[in-house]
Amino acid sequence: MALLTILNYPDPRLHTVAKPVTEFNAELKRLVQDMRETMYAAPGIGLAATQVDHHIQLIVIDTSKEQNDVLVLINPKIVNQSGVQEYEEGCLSVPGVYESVTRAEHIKVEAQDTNGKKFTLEAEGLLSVCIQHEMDHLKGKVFVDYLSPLKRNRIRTKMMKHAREITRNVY
Ligand code: QAP
Ligand code: CO
Repeated sequence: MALLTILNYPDPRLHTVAKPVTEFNAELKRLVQDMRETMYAAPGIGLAATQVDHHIQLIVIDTSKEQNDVLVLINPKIVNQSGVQEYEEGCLSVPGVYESVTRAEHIKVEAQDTNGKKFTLEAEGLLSVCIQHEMDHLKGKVFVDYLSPLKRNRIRTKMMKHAREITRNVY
């Protein structure tokens, strides 16, 4: 297993639209394991393949306290949603930034597991927020895209300054 590099906002690759997964092979299962390990090491509660520069419709989530209950969603689709909730969100690709985002309260999701088997899931509260946040990544959308242009630009400037300071990324 291996830790993967997480892309940091405003990396343009975070705006790539992910393609559906068509082959449920060993390579996919290895990516799932590596993403799981990367999420736990961060530590985080959700990670989309987009964030580790793999542009396929795959997300891993674990909102359990013990961090031992990973949920893998492949080719997820929201088939029903209701209500609204506001939640202070963060993102492993935007470290140190937390902002309120309004999303659906209750969702019903259809997805596939690592063997390609279809299943449905109903979620509310934090899990619902997390699924919607990670599904946005697959569409090339980052949570800061919901903020005002002023706030987003401040975050962009802060992230680029931070990246320069640690001389990792050059934009
Ligand atoms: C998405 O986010 C999420 O800034 C998952 O310095 C977040 O795992 C969905 C993290 C909140 C719903 C609610 C963020 C770790 C982790 C940071 C994460 C940081 C270190 C974020
Ligand atoms: Co995120």
